[in-house]
Amino acid sequence: MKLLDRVLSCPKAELHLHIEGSLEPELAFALAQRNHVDFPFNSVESLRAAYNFSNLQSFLDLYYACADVLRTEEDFHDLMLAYLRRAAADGVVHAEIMFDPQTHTARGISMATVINGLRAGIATARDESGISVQLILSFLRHLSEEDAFATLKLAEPHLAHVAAFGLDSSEMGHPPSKFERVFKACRDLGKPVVAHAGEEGPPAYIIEALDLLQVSRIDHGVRCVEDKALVQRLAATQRPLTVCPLSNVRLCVFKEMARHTLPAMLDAGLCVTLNSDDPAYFGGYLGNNLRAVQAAFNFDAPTWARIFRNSFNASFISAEQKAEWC
Ligand code: ES4
Ligand code: ZN
Repeated sequence: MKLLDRVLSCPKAELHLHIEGSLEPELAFALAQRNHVDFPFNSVESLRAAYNFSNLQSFLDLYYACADVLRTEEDFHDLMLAYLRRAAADGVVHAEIMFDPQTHTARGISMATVINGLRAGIATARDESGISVQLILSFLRHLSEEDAFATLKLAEPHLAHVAAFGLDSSEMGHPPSKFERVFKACRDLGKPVVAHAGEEGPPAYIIEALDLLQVSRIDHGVRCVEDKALVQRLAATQRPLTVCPLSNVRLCVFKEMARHTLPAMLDAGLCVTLNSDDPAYFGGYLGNNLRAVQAAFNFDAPTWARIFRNSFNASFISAEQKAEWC
């Protein structure tokens, strides 16, 4: 079997995926119709044509606009099931999936609707493929600390179904330090935490995420290469970085895949995992990310084995389960 085919079928974990970012234009249109939502695009093609981003914010504006079609438990079920079917087809046996409750509660959709719907989709997918799933409740960093605390309160009845907490949305001007107290409260609940850092933001934001938020892993983190001492620290501690190659190219973090810092990160000994971030918007699910990386860098079999081993080691699954998959 060709190496790329083995890479695509190899069991792996996906650790950086926004469920709202898996909303395909076709499903967005179907849900807009089902829910009688006044949607600002008149065709799937015109929506797809808007997928032309110059930076993170230009993407987020569209991502939040499209999320407005998600209204009912059934919608969140359908969204989750569609993603998990695509993931399973790419060899994903375990997924740790972020959701942004504030995007929904701000529109009057309840926390229970969101979480129950996502859990129903997970249950359907588990019956179909056996895929294992955990949920990461992610706070929107462009909103206030107070809003994050209110969201944590709303999540209280559902904490048995929240494996971890995260931090996403507009990075520049919203450093991790803004959420130091919120993340302390999350850790005090006994949950691990993660944060987007060093996607567009400077290495200093990665250092804040490590020191102030005490994250278990860094989402993106690709700008760490600008700070030698930070790279040494990340390598020594094997703190995982959930890298999303197509996302970085689509959001112009790198001009083209050949300029991605992924090879430098691997050469430095970092614990890198590969992920799809917002696959409906960035040109594909995990398999497409792996194809694009292989086309650019032609990694050998041991490098791929290392990346997939990292995906399980960096996950929140039990040691026994890790032993079975690794
Ligand atoms: C995101 Cl690519 C990215 N960065 C930060 N926040 C996000 N939310 C959804 N996708
Ligand atoms: Zn992300």
